[in-house]
Amino acid sequence: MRDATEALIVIDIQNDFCPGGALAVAEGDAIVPGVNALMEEFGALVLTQDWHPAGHSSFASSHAGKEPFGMVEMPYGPQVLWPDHCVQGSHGAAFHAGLNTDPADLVIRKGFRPQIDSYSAFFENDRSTPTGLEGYLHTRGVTRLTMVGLATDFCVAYSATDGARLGFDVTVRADLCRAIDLDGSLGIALEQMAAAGVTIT
Ligand code: VGL
Ligand code: ZN
Repeated sequence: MRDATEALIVIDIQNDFCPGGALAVAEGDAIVPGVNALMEEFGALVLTQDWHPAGHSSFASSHAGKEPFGMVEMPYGPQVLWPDHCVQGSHGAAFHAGLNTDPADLVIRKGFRPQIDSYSAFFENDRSTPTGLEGYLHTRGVTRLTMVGLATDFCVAYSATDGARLGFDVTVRADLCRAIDLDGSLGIALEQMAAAGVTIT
């Protein structure tokens, strides 16, 4: 068991990101046993949960004439439009039934503001509105983060690069992540994480 200066951050292992879900990531559920096992090694454990109100601005269905996986320009920059997913209180928003949620110290929900999406566990997609996780980790004395979960190229990558930018020592366990890989997004995300000083194993 590592000491409590090192946290495991488990990103968005929710039904909608697993096979059969609204925004299914190939093999998204395959990482669950390995993630559960890894929890036992950490003294601090945080889960994140994508948590959108119905009609969220990141949903293609909220934009007339737009299709899922298209783009739209938001006040904070370009935004991918997604199928409706992780609607607050829905089955799709619930954690995968096999994920061990009992040992979690904190569940951080993100994407709950109707007008802004939030991939990162630290900041919404304007890269400046905080979720509060930074303060939580700092006040607990956490300095090192290991990240696992879904999806490698969106929520994991944004969380990892933000974490590194904030001064945390960040490792991404790529074997315990799975990607959406939209138009080469996985390759770009891996480059951006490496450039930010994230260790990818
Ligand atoms: C995610 C797209 C939209 C993720 C969340 O968890 O990677 N991707 N919302
Ligand atoms: Zn989302």
